[in-house]
Amino acid sequence: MTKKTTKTASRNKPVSRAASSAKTKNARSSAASSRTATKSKPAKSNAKPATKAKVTSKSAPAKAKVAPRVTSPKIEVAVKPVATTPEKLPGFLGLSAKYASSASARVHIIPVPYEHTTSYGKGTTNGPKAILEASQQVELFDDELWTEPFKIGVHTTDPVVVSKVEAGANDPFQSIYEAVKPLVDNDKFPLILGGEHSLTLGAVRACSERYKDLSILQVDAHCDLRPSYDGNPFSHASIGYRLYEHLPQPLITQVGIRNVSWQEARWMETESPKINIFWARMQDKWNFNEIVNTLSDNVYLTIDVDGLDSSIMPSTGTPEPGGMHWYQLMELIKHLCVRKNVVAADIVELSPIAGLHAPDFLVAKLAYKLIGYRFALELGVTKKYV
Ligand SMILES: [Mn+2]
Repeated sequence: MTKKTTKTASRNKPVSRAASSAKTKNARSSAASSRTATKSKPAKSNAKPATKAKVTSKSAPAKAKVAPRVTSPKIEVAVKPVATTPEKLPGFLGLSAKYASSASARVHIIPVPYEHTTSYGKGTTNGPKAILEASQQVELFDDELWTEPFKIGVHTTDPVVVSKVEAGANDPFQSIYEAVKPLVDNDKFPLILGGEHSLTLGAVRACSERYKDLSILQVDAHCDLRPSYDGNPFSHASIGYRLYEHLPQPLITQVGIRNVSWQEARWMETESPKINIFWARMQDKWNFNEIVNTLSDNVYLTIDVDGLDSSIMPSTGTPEPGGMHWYQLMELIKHLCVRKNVVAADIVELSPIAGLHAPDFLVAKLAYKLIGYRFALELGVTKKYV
């Protein structure tokens, strides 16, 4: 998407931390002070708007009337080198350093703007930026948990750059693996914001080294169980198969499925893999405890946003009608977090639509709700919410 490129220059400016440095005397207002001043309106230009010249005639002014340009003396201007580092993105929720520091934060948000094999609509590379920008507007107080989940500490890392992964890659998504591995090994909670779905493999590679029983809960419209797609085994349409193949004790539960090919169906019939499918068309009859009980103790949660119904999630490359709605997804996540140890998670396949904020905000809030459910116990939530 190139539409937003003209705006990026102003968004590159570091967010003012002035608001956060002021110490809060009143604990109740801590939420407001925990955020950096991101809600401020775009800085107004000091320059006065140009006076509108009165046009007396619709015809272009005759060139002869324009005063000749005065040639000013040549001034040497130092040319600043063009930055080659990835664009600096705002931190998730716009938290102050107290809650966003890498050392103390339990949650590490990892933006991964990877896009290589999307097969229909494009734009997942813009997902992380849209989510992080929308997150600045998310209310920090959770009215269901009756607490402020950000207090667990939420750090946002620099975006992880992934070179295009092609068939034959020995260490696919190595940069993601390297970002996730030390976090999982130190009991931090990595939450990856994609990016296309294929990136999940890098994170699961890291998690499965520590948790040998690791299973996967996949929210998705698609099974993604093709051995390869468009000639690439690391296609986003093959991620389910890659994950299943990779896990030490293969076990995947897929929820919201409503798109499966004949070949995938045949493979499941003939091979009987340990893949539990909860079809979207049956969603009125789902039992969330039953879904969660199919998993092992340690779970990786991957949420492809197209698992949600396209009425609330139109901003995705391969939308399908008949998907999950918001509160169903909330129920699923809270049951999962209560009964299992969720070791890491990702939210992938958001392809922002310019000017349509609701889906971007949905994902930002989804990420925050997930954090709240995941850490409810440690946050001291005593309210019964499941
Ligand atoms: Mn999908």
